[in-house]
Amino acid sequence: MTSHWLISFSLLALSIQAADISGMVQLQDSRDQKAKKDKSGVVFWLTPIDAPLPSPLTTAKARIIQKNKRFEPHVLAVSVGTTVDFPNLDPIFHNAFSNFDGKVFDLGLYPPGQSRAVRFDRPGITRLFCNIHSAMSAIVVVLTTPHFATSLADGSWEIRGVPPGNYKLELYHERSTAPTLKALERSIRIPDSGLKIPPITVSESGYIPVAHPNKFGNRYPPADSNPIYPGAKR
Ligand SMILES: [Cu+2]
Repeated sequence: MTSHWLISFSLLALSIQAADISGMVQLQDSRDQKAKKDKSGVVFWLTPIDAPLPSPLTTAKARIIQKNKRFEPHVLAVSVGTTVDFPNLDPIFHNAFSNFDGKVFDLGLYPPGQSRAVRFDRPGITRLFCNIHSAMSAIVVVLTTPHFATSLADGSWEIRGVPPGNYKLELYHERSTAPTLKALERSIRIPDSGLKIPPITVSESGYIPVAHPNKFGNRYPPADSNPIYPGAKR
């Protein structure tokens, strides 16, 4: 009986092959010198060209923490249908919201130790902010494919467990324009042995940072970094 199971399992393992795809990203034309050291947050994803997309994992979970007046991670990639938790790990209140593009939501003001959740049910880019702290921002990249990765600070990225075949490789970077990103798209063939992609250089030319309004569409007050709310510690 045991050998039977072993044989069945081996056959299954042979029929479901999975390859790893890795690469490096470089940033250029950056206005901010920080980009030279920190190449994190560039999202890469693969869409099968001649095979159907696997059905989305609608029960997937992910999270963005609020700590030290920052959202972490700053860029989160998820499959469509993923629920993202937003725990407040700071000793102060926060109010995550999004009304700029993508998923529109307002989690309201909530105290230290509490969490709220948002289900990202449509593909696209969602920028989110905190209604109290203008410097807090994050981006959720919602994808129809389960094959994606986000670059680390050194620029490395890796998508694991992809069935070999033909794919379209696309990417997103917060500080690049849509035409720049479109020009970097490519078709790739992933062999059984996996693939190491030559370094990809992403230009930040044409990126102009703009101040975002608060959730009421107004400018943040000058003292936004130190707001006083009833019951909220500074
Ligand atoms: Cu905040």
